[in-house]
Order: sequence, then C-alpha cells, then structure tokens
Amino acid sequence: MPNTIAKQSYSQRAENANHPLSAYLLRLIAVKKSNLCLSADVSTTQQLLHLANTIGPSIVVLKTHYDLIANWDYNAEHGTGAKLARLARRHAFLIFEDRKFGDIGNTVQLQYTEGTAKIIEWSHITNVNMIPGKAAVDALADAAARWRERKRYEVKTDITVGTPRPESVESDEEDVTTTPTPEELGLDTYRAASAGRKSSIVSITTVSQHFEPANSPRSYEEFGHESFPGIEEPPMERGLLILAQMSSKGNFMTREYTDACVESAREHEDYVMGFISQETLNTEPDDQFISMTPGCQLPPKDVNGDAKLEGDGKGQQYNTPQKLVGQMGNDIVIVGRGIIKAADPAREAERYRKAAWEAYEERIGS
Ligand code: S5P
Repeated sequence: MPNTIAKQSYSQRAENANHPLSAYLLRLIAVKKSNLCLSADVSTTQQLLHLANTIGPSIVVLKTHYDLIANWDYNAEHGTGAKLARLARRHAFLIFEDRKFGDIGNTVQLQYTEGTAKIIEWSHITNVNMIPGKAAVDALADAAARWRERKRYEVKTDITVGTPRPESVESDEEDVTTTPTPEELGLDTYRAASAGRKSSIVSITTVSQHFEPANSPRSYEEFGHESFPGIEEPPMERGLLILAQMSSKGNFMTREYTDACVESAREHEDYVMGFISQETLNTEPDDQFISMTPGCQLPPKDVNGDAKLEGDGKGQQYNTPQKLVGQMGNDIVIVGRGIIKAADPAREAERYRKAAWEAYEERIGS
C-alpha cells in the first residue's frame, strides 16, 4: 500500500478529509462500525425499499441503479427517491446512484439534474465513467455547485416563509415510525431486530405524502427520533466517484487511464470523494480519497475461507473483503448478489459487515 493513509483509522481520516461528505461518511463508518455498501440491484420499488429498511442498519451506503426498477416513481416529493431518502435518514446511510455517466459535459449535466429521475435531488453520491475525458467531471462538478447554491437559496426562502413541520408518517403494512430506534435498543440489538423483521413484500409505497429531499433544510432536532444517534444529518454537498478500475474480466481500464482519473480527482477535491477501484489510489501524501470496491463476495459459510471464489459467468470477478480491504487498502466493499440472493439477506449483510470490519481492523493494526 503506497500511502500511509491506509494505516489510519476512519476517524483520523475524517478529521483530515477535505470533502464535507467524505468527512461525514468516514465518521459514519466509525459510528456504525460498518464499511459495507449494499448494491440493491432489484427490480421493484417495494423490494428496494424493503432492502433499505431491513439492511439499512448494517450499511453506510446503499447503491442503486434506478433504471433497474420497473415501477420507479419519479415524483420528486413522494416518489421512490424521496422514500429512499427518508429511510437513509432513519438508518443513517448515504445513497449512491451508480449512474456511470459517460457523455459530453452538457448531456451529463442534464442527466444529473433534469430529466425523469433528477438524481441529484435524492442521491448523495453518483459516479462517472471518464471515457469522454475530464470535461465530464468538470461539468458534473459545475452542476453540483449550482445545485448547492440553489438549495442554499431555497433553504433561506423556506425559513423566511416558515416551513411546516413534517407530519407523522403512515403505512398500511410496515410502520417504519414504530420500528424501535437504535437509541432505544443499542446498535447490536437494533441490527438484530431489523434482521428479524419479517421479509414479506412490504408496501412502503403508502408510507407518506411528506417525504423530504435527501438533505432536508430542517434541522436535526426537528426530526428527533427519525435521525440516527451519534451522528448528525449529512451535509448538503454532493459527491462524485470516478470509475477508475473495474472488477469485470478483460476491462479496458489501463494504468494510464486510472492515473488520468486520479489527476482529475485532484483537480476537484471539493466534489470528487474518490473512486470505484480495486485498490486504494491514494499515492501522494495529501491524497484523501475514498475507494469503494465492487466484485466482493465471501465464500459460503461452510466453505474454507481460502477457497477460490467463482465469478458470475458474465464477466464479474470476486474477491473477499479480507483481500480488498485488508490487502488492497480499499475503504468500502460493495456487495450485491452475495447479500440479496441469500436466504436471509439481513443476516448475510451482518456477516459481510463483520468480515469487512475485521479486515480493516487488521489492516490498521488495532
Ligand atoms: O467495476 C465495477 C463497477 C461497479 S459500480 N464492477 C461492478 O460490479 N460494479 C457494480 O457493482 C455493478 O453494476 C453491480 O451493481 C455491483 C456488483 O454486484 P454483485 O451482485 O456482483 O455484487
């Protein structure tokens, strides 16, 4: 590992991180003792929200592909993105839309902030495929800065005219408001309670008319019990990950390409949080980037931990958390089918969380 940062704790790194959302994420990791991201690759809103609600306690990031969801509700106030944002607040995780933008600057700006999904409104983090060149990163950074400025203005307006407080939420099948909070139960019992939650298809579609954008202008106190203990709401800043290395067999991302990604990231430290990569790309003393790493699985419980992991037969290659976090210095593992195809996804998520956390502890020597 080329940079001593890989030996630092997440809390130490949070203190030095330049990007407000990176600093928040690193602190969240320390609070939840989780360096796990769930890749929620399912096909309906109900499945997505159910996963977010049951696995939320084990993760710090929930990764979406909104275009996999057949019935994604685009309504900005109470659609799928807004509902997800509410669950993100309740369980304290960030939302990462894995959009892999890859077009000219003007188009990616419009895709990010306009169009159907209005990704920037509900997703704290997104990512870019840098094939079109650095201009795509520049353009996304510019769009995020303008969005942030507009939000600042909207917040002011809201406060001046007086914003109604959120009403209590209602649900016909799973009332997320009566779910005990981590504060009431303690973190471990809270996770166990979520894991035990019945896995029937849940209709959270009727949860509320009062969902907020991902970062509400309202204060932490006003949400009271809806927020997570030990950490405040995330900052309003949005973040970008650059797709610098891929997990898929035979991909075309050469060293030169990866180096260009790092160069671009250094030019936008106030927007680029880090990379999707297979190894830490922090090489200079000042680098504070976060690396999030897909292509992660654990061998089944009854199989020897050193057994070679099979790919998925469609190009995907897998490594264990031990290798990805412990040896390659990555920060967060991204796991999809390893968790969601398990007989008990919430319990499996805990198995992954513990394995990735132990790999980190071993790495920093604690
Ligand atoms: O190199 C990559 C980059 C990404 S973002 N390899 C990947 O697999 N991904 C994404 O991670 C992919 O789109 C999918 O959503 C997830 C991996 O899913 P799994 O089911 O193989 O764990």
